[in-house]
Amino acid sequence: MPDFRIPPIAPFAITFDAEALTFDPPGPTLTRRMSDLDGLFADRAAWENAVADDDPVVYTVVSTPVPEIERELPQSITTIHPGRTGGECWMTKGHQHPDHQGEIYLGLAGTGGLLMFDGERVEWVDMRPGTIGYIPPGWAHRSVNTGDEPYSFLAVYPGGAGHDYSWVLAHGMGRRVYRKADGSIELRDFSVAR
Ligand code: PAN
Ligand code: ZN
Repeated sequence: MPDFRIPPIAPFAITFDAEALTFDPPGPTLTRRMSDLDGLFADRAAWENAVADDDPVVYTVVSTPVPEIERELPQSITTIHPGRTGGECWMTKGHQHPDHQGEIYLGLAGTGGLLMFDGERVEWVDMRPGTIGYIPPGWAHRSVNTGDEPYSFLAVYPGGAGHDYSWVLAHGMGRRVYRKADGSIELRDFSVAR
């Protein structure tokens, strides 16, 4: 075996339950409620009302036991519940990987989108079961549920890349994603409040 600064973990199998969208053995689980998404929705009053109402769970992330350390490839399944706040579709916080490295997403259930922003350019990938969304190094990324069902996807990412959430708070994501009364999706310029 070659020399590594941090030795890799031993090979092992993970059972993926495609119905329940779970891993066995399981790793850490993360729950993000509306109150965790401070400063992200354009309509702050609508966000405050949702927090005061019942502070709903917006998304969950279940992981495998593969650690977030350099050279490893951790995996996780994110499930974003359907909903809108001030017309803006429910979404993940979004982040940049400080050590610029790529990542892949695979759509598993429901419909959503992958919004990517490199500080200047914006890209949007429609995601549905079977879609592989590729996130190149240096592109901040956020996932959005555009439908009426939970939207789930698998992420495989470089364990040593880190997660920077302050970058998105400082720079935004280039666009905001709204669903209009007729059900169509509209990407609005980030700086334009609704
Ligand atoms: C994903 C995300 C996950 C949750 O696993 O971490 O969808 O989104 P936020 O991290 O923005 O809250 C990923 O891109 N990992 O790198
Ligand atoms: Zn990522």
